[in-house]
Amino acid sequence: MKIWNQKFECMPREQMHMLQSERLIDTVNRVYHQVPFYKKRMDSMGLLPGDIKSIDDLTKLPFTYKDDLRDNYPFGLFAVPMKDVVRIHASSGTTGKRTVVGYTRDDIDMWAEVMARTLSAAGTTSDDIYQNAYGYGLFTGGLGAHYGGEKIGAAVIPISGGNTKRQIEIMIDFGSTIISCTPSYALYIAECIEEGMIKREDIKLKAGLFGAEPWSENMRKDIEKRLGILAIDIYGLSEVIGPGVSTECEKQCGLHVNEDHFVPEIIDPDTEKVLGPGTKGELVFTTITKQALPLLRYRTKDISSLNYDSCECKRTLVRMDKVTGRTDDMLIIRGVNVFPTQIESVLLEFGETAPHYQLIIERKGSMDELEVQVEMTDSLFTDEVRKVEDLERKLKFNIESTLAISCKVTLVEPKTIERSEGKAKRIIDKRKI
Ligand code: DLL
Repeated sequence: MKIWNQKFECMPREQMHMLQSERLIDTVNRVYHQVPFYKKRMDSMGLLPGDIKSIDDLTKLPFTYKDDLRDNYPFGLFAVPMKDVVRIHASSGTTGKRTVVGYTRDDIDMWAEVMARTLSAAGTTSDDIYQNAYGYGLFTGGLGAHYGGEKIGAAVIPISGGNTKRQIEIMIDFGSTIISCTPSYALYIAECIEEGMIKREDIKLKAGLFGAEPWSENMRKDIEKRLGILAIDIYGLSEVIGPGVSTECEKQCGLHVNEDHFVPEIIDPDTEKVLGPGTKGELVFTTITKQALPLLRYRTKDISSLNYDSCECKRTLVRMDKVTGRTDDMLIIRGVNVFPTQIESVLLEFGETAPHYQLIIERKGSMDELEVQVEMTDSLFTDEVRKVEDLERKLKFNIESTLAISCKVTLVEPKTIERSEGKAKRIIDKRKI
């Protein structure tokens, strides 16, 4: 398969080291002088931009946390004036405050470049018809992947997520050869194709780029078999750029990180010490070319490890292991990031139930279903059924509008949710992924 950018994707390691050093020095200077938050944090550590002489000094720099973005909501960490910002995206937050990210024109170009690499790694060329079923909107998936597809010269269908019947009709009528969506949605599409008794030869798909949520090797095999395609894992997060941070190549043995733009580290989340290649820990990224929102040592909370061995595909870019877990309790349900505390705050705001709840997530077919079980107070329990049902409806409405995903709310009898002596077990994740 074609490598989109030989120069950077196959750069000798020593040269990459030099390039990263130059770009890091520039980034540190910019954030120190243009983002008061970073000046303050570096000053408090007695660190000056001049102390950073190469990429080897990365560990001297402070970490950045998701809460830092929230505390500086919405634009406080931007390193350029708003006149230079041409795009804003956002992802969900715990207490209604979203994580807001901004892009300059150069950032958008760089994003298209890394997504062009990603799409090429799955075999996309200008001859392809590319059905992009990631959500368009504040989520970075839709527009992020879109620009990469156009850069390659593929014919991009900006279909966005949902409306599966239409997805399949268009897939057949337009002859889509490449698809991108969350892996769980890919399985749902496969199911609908099977149910519709559609013949495989009516579908021209050859590869899919799946990410935005964790998925296992078993799920990959299932998708590949049922859709008859090559299934490639793609990873990214809004804070760093969106999709395009890393991608598998056709060898499917780890995700190549675009480290000429995003420098990865693996740390022990408790001691914060950097861990060596092959050791699992928390993935941390420093952006070294981003203009609007450069981030130093951003703590992703995703668990992975790094592998610097050469890859058969000839790319020299370091590979990260498939992300299968997180260090916090963030759940990804149908591609939407959900923190249990978001649901908790809706329940507590209502104040008509007991403060004991549990989230049950199941995969029915290929779709994730969320059930929120909440204990009734004694007085509510003795009330009429109509009142209980009414409250269930109201809670459901409020949770759904806060989280932007559908759920079922069940009020259960007082004292039926198991109590715990340590951390409460709020999540029962029955999905086998
Ligand atoms: O999910 C960006 C994206 C869009 C990636 C489309 C790939 C494809 P956020 O909404 O900010 O951004 O969520 C980022 O999703 O920290 C991981 O926990 C999880 N995640 C993303 N890709 C993968 C993957 C987009 N391939 C959060 N495997 C990240 C496992 C993933 N988890």
